[in-house]
Amino acid sequence: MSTTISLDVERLRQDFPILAREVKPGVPLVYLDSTATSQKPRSVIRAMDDFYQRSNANIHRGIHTLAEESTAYYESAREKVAEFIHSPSARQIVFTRNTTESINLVSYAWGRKYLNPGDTVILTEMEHHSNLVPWQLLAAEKNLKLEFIPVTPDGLLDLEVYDSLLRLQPRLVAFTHMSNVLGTINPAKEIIRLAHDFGAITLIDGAQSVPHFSVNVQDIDADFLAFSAHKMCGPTGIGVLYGKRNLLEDMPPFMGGGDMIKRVHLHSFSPNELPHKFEAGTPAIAEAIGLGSAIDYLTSVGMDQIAEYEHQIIEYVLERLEEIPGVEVFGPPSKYKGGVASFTLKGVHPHDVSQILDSEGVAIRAGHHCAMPLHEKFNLPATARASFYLYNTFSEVDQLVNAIYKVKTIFRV
Ligand code: 7TS
Repeated sequence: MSTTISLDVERLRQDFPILAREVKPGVPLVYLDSTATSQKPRSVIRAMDDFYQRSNANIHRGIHTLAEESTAYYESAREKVAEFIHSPSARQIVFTRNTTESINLVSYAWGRKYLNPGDTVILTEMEHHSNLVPWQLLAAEKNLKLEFIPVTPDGLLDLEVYDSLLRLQPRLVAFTHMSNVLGTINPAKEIIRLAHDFGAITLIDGAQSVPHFSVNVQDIDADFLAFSAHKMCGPTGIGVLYGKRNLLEDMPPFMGGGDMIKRVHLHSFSPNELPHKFEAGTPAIAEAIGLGSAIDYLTSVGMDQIAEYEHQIIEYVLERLEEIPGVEVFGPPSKYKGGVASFTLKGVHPHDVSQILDSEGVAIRAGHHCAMPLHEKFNLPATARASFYLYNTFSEVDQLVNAIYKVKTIFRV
């Protein structure tokens, strides 16, 4: 076991009330499904609770104390997001419902304006359906060509093929920063630099990167970045789209309604300033405040410390899983990987693995993890996936391994 643990995980765990629960009497929860959604610290739950108990009012409207407080809290959450990802301004932070909506916003508002029949969009074979289906819908409507950066057998993007695809003069390169199945961390800065060399715009699906390591949109020169609060210790119901200012300025609104307008006449309207142009209707106010609080929490722990700890834990996970006869882990070596381990156990369906693990309190996910094409590529109907975050311990890895041995005993494999 590694000896250089940089986080006081036992202390951090006290911040997450749910981690103290038992799945059934005498069986404590071992939560290894943070890639689907993370758990929430007490400070986030309290921030949302306080808002409803003290300040609840709609924003950007009433001139009364509560409305002003709510607006200030909501906008201060936007400032925190901007700072967290090093956005040059909070105006470039659009609140959405989640990563999926952020990507759809770009495909509707930017894609419908700027992509034309015959244009090429480059994606990768490791995309979550939310960075695949919006482009398929647009491709069908606009007669676009979708090309895919292949995944190598060891779970990395084939950048040589990417280089040759760029010669097709794509208009957009949209890719995941970190795979939710393989755990692969893709070299975003290099992918973006090459795309820009060929005049393409880039969209990063940051659903799995922003929660786990420091992402600096200016350093990597991102054009669009999408992510969800619920995977980074924040609540469900709120996500973020970051965009370069000129791109957001030139995009038409995504949805029409209150708040996204400056003036409305019976036959016309003028859109509001950024970012309100893209936030029609009453937004998820308490959830934005929860996201701001989650950012405070992650920042207080330290994103570099979180990334380093997860790296140590995934090294240990791979070492332990690989010693179990019949277990095959997919994805690259730990050097290229975040805290995700998808695996199969020979002779047992992943759903059965997951069910027996659950009876031991170990929560993992089984299925295609919304990445069916990637599973098809590896000829797998499904995998079992254990994923790790700042609150997971090395001893939980041991509990995972012991539970897999129990599956082996039950299935005699
Ligand atoms: N992109 C990636 C890389 C993801 O992992 C997910 C969610 C999404 C986009 C969509 O995020 P949402 O918040 O809009 O739903 N991934 C998973 C998962 O792996 N298991 O459940 C959700």
